[in-house]
Amino acid sequence: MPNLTLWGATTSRTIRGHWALRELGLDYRCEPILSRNGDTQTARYTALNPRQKIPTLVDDGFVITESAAIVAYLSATYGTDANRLVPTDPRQRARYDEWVSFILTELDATSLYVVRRHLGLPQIYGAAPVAVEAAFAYFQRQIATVAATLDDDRPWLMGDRFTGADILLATCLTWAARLDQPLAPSLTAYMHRATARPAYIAAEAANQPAFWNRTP
Ligand SMILES: N[C@@H](CCC(=O)N[C@@H](CS)C(=O)NCC(=O)O)C(=O)O
Repeated sequence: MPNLTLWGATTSRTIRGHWALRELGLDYRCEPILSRNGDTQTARYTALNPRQKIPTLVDDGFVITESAAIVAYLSATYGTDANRLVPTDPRQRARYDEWVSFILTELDATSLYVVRRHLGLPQIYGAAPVAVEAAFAYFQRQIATVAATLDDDRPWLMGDRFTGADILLATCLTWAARLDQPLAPSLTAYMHRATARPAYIAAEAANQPAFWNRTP
């Protein structure tokens, strides 16, 4: 019986861990801490993650941070032929890594997180309208290549099988949709397909602190 605790709730990065855990059918506990309210700065949490960021996963004393690494670790450790989230074939794995690098660097860090910092959190990172406009334009250029990939009617980014790359991409798309970014029909259909998965619906509920703080 795994001894899993996921730290973090409410954000587009934290839901990735919840989603992977639920796709893999794993039981886990959660410490539903939040960002920027002091929760990540406590001595207890800093000992786990000195970068003071969420999410962090603890598996029986093994600590792993970074949302994409958490998804990959869970799949490698607990995935089965039926529900594995990361391919094992070397070329499929290379394709998976290619997508993950693209999503994390070009869509998340370089586009959406720039907007988050300079539009959503100006009191911390400074208002920067030019950077925000450029980040939105860059997101549109990059996401157009994903739309073209999905235009061949594949259900998931890598084809017929749902993978961790879908967790990462879909959480970027829901983030972009909340920012009112226009999305091509193939992207919208894909996002709806992903967010209709029972594991996503369960993860969205689990990504809220109230889910864990409720009395039985
Ligand atoms: N690359 C990291 C990003 C983690 C991250 O930036 N988390 C934000 C919340 S979405 C956070 O912890 N912010 C707290 C802070 O900056 O103080 C991942 O994907 O896990």
